Amino acid sequence: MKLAGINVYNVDVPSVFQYKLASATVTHLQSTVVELVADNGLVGFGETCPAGPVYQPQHMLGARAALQEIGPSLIGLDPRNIGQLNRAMNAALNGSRYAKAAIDIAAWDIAGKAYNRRVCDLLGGATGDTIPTYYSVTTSSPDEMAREARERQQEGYARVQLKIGGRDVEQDIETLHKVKEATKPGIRIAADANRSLTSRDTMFLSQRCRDISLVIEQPCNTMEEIAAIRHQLCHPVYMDELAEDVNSVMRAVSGGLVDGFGLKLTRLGGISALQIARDICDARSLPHTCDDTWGGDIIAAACVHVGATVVPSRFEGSWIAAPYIARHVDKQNPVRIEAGRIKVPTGPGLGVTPDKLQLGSPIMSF
Ligand code: 0XW
Ligand code: MG
Repeated sequence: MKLAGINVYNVDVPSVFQYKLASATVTHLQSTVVELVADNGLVGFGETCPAGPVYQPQHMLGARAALQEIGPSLIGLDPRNIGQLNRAMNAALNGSRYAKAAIDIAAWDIAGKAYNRRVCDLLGGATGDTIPTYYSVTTSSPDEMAREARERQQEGYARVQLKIGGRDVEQDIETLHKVKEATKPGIRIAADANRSLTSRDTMFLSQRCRDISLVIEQPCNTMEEIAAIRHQLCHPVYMDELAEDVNSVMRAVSGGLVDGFGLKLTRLGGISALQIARDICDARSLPHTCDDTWGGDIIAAACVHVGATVVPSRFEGSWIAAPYIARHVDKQNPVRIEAGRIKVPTGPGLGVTPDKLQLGSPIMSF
């Protein structure tokens, strides 16, 4: 089988409400969908959709420029040979893992279809038919965030992530206490500062919330800041934005810098890279998520397939953007949440089929 063509599509992703985190507000995004077309007619889909240009260094236009650079060198390769495809992408362009991720995801999709297996089966096998997700509560008043956390727990979510930071730390401390009062014991809480806290405020927050079971996600901007305060904190620390690639995951794990990760599919480089990060975490019994910063059904399906292969006791869930966005590219079979869990797609490959009408005409083709 040979890769005969690549199409790249723009997909508008409108939000149903403003998703506010410390460093950015997400409203309307444009996702980039990649279609790999094989010479036997099989197609595979991938996607990359950074949460705006500020959340992390990756951004939509950067992804498209990188795909322009990479695309032509892949024609003629066997799309089932994902290792070879990744080596060819690295030979064509340094970095830009988040753009290469869209090709990598599409290659796993096409390989699954070629072998008539789901992606999760190719990754070692699923632990069950559904996986947990978590709800990310956007920044607002302490009362509002506590109300939302309570409602989501009642809906069936076992974990909530509360966006903190970007405001007076006293408000975040009040929020965490109110969330504890408003929810029943057993809910798992992540307080995610998205890099915005000073080491001083992280210490204040952790010490003043010492009797609340929670993990602090990505409190500060650099590994050095986290390392400097880590042993003065009362809570486990998870890394998200600084887990930029497999090497940074390895560095954080081997340096004993963190207790877990928010692993992001496209930032790491796609399903191939996320699978390696999953195994590194497994070797050190570290909990982690398998999700992305945003995106539609293709990214959601890819996260769910990898998430389905993680040891359940250490899996923190796959966050997907479905509750926050007003559009599905697979209208027949969208990836959606029911009572805090997501059904693992059953079809071969990723198990989602984008509706051609939703994709429109390609913005680039090779
Ligand atoms: C909750 N997320 C997975 C989605 C938003 O883009 C932020 C992100 C995170 O954990 O930082
Ligand atoms: Mg995070």
